[in-house]
Amino acid sequence: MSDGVRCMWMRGGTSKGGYFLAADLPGDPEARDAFLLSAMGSPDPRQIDGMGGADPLTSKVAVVKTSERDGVDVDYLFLQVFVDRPVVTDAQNCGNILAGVAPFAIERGLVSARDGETPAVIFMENTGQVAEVTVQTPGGKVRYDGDAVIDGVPGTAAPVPIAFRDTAGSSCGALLPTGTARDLVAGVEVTMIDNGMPCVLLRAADMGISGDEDPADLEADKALRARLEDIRLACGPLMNLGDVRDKSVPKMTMISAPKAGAIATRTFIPHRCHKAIGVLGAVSVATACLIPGSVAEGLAKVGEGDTRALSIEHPTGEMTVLATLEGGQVTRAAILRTARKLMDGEVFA
Ligand code: NQM
Repeated sequence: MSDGVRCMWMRGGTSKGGYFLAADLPGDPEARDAFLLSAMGSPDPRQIDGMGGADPLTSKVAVVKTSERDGVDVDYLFLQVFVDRPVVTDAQNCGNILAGVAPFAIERGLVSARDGETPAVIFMENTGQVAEVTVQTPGGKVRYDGDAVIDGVPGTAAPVPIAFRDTAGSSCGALLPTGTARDLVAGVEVTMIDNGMPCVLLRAADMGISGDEDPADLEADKALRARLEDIRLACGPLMNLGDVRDKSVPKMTMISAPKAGAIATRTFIPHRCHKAIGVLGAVSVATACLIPGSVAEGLAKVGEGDTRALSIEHPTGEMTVLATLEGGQVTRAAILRTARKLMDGEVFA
């Protein structure tokens, strides 16, 4: 067993993972990834010999350091540790784990807390973009308890509002990487979009489902999963992501008419069905709903005006994306998250 590495375990939104200072981890990416695989207990579907929770949503890592960029407090690198394969990837960002980054940075002394609320500007290394986050800090200490509710997490907690600006083309180079709002891939109409997270939208009906199924039932549908993976592998190069066999992007979101919100979703991320939806995934789906000619046209209920509150329905509730439009384009998106410190100590590999 190697020496322990200082680490905080936190819930960030509807995800959970290890938060590390960059200086505490091996500097060499290969050694770092080997350490993280062992610490999480991967590869193993049960992650029995590690900290991971046998689900991609609980096998996540944030690496945080003081930023040298103007107007930015900290840099955040997100790493997805695959559960059943020996893969650690920085090919995607994570807006849920992001919710714990500012509280962690304050706890570790990287950001000075104010009395009341502390704003933090976070550079997201995976995509080269910034997020503005506000943390409750009465008396200069991070407060985790509060009245905010997010679907997919029991109980209430302190609100952690997050705003994203100019996230279009974060990983694909353009909001619509193929230049069009709708393409035919492997015989299915799709919208390939990246407003912070590369996503492929498909109509649930085109995939032979109603779109309100339980995630476990969808995961049990081998034919559906195989078809989704064929489409995903074909979309990867079209989205400028190359061969995506070993990448956790693009996300595959099947959409259907909403019950009460803007659109209903079931998202594969990409091999397990999300119990909710990712944050930047929701921002990308909301943006697609606002684009004429996307596969969401005729299904989505988007309202009117320069600021839209789009409720993205998912298996455990909904996530509201507050989108600001300028000249018909989404230039800002805000969402509400919460976070909680679970453990502070050392993790062993
Ligand atoms: O899209 C899951 C999550 C995510 C990512 C995933 C996320 C985001 O729920 O910003 O938050 O899509 O792998 O944590």
